[in-house]
Amino acid sequence: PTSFSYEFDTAVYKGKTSFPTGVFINNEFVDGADGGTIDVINPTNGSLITKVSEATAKDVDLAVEAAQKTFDAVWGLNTPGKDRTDLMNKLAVAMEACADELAALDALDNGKTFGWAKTMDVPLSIELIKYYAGWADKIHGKVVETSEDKFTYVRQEPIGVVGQIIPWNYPLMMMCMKIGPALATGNCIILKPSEFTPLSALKMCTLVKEAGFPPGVLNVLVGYGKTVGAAISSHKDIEKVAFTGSTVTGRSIMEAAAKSNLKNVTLELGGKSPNIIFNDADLQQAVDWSFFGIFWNHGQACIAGSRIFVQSGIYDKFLEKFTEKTKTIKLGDPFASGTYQGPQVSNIQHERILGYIKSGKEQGATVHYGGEPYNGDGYFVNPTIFVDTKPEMKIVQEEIFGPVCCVIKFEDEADDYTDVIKQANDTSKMVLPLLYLSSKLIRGVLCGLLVYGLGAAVFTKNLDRALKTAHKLKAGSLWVNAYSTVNASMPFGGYKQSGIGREYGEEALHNYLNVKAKPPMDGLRDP
Ligand code: TXE
Repeated sequence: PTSFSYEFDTAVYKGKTSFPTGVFINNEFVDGADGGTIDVINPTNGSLITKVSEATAKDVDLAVEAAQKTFDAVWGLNTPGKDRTDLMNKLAVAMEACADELAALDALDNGKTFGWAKTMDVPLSIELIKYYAGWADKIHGKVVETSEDKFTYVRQEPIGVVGQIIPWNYPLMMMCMKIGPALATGNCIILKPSEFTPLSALKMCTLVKEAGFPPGVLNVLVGYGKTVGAAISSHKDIEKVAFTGSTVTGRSIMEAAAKSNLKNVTLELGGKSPNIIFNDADLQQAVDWSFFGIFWNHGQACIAGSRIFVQSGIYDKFLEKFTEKTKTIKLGDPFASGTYQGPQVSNIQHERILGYIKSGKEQGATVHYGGEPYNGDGYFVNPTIFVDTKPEMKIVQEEIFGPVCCVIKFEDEADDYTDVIKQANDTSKMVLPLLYLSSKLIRGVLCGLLVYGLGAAVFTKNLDRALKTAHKLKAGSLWVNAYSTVNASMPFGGYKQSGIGREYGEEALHNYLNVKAKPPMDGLRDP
């Protein structure tokens, strides 16, 4: 069947929702071309929620064909920006009308709490659609004055059919941050949600249709990375691919793009973000934001502040208060009121995180809090704080993507804070050039030797110190006395191997536009 109903019966959200389970091409839900299905698992207890149709490379071909037809005949430059604005605003209204359902679907297959999904993921997703709706009728080129008797100008044109591959940590928000700028600029989309969390994306398809988008503008194909993801990355008629996920997969997407049609690539990848707390910080403010920075979304955030550097004068007090707050985290059913942390998204992630905790212990770090396996069903991980770490330990170097952090003491009385900045920016650089582009095995090893630069934060009351240190941190997002705040209008992305290009904000529009110049006729010489 191409749809499924699910009863939510909890104190927080009561109701029955139905959602589609098919492959969405040309505004219709159909079975995948090969007839397969993917099990969608509830991470709270490991049970089957539903099966969704599995798309394969054949479906990518069908979707691209449909999208290209729509782009050429109906969408793209055929639809005025004002009409795209109207359609996107209608989509935002439709999302508002079923905000609870969208939040519930994200909570169901991802395991995040319904409360967080409702107050953070869904409002931000709607904000993104509205923000880009506002841009759709403001995409314009410019006239360049080259000489008085020549008319020379630059146009901004949509690229055409674009591919988007998203992960499972913020299923709805990732979708909206990707489709927002692509729709606003007039592109047709082939989107692949994560095979672990497809439910809200499929629900969004019904809203896109309801809002009145022409068939073929948005096509959503749930499938595996190795099949659908790879087919999108290497498709000759997809001229741009945008990806959020692991750095290792980002690398293979870029390779596939290079080997196929040199499609334009933007990547939003992993991180191991430093959060630096100076002696003069407001202690409670630093504790609250650092807590949010690592434990929000169960640590499954690319910007998670997983390395907390605390200056020696405030270290003990910080650790005490931070630990007190961590002890208040209530693990449990994502739909139960009062739950702060649900399960991790999948058994794979669960095992991976436990592996990191084990390695931290084996390499000699001290478990200050947590560290023991969760006693019960589901893919839960106890919040864990490590201290007495060394810079070369795996838990300090690698992205854990779970509720695990290292609280690291630094002395550093020098005015320029060189030592802590060096540690904050540090990752294993030496080995990379030697190993780069070697065998697949070595690519696996590379996973642990990545040079990240996604987020960073500084806590201090001294403005001069805040700005001087913040500017020396090599990261795409930089917070002062806050952590993990994002805004639709602020560009988001990484330095170094945390990514290429920026999403969010005006910057993201340029990912989806081709620039066409009409230079003067005489140019360098007359014919
Ligand atoms: O990621 P993948 P995984 C990090 C985090 C996590 C690790 C592994 O550290 O522990 O990555 O997670 C699709 N061609 N992040 O394995 O593989 C896949 O189907 C094309 C950080 O889940 O990157 C899914 O849709 N696509 C991150 C998407 O890529 C492929 C978010 C992400 O999966 C593909 C998630 C291929 N060959 C994980 N292989 C962030 N930056 O927020 C897989 N995919």
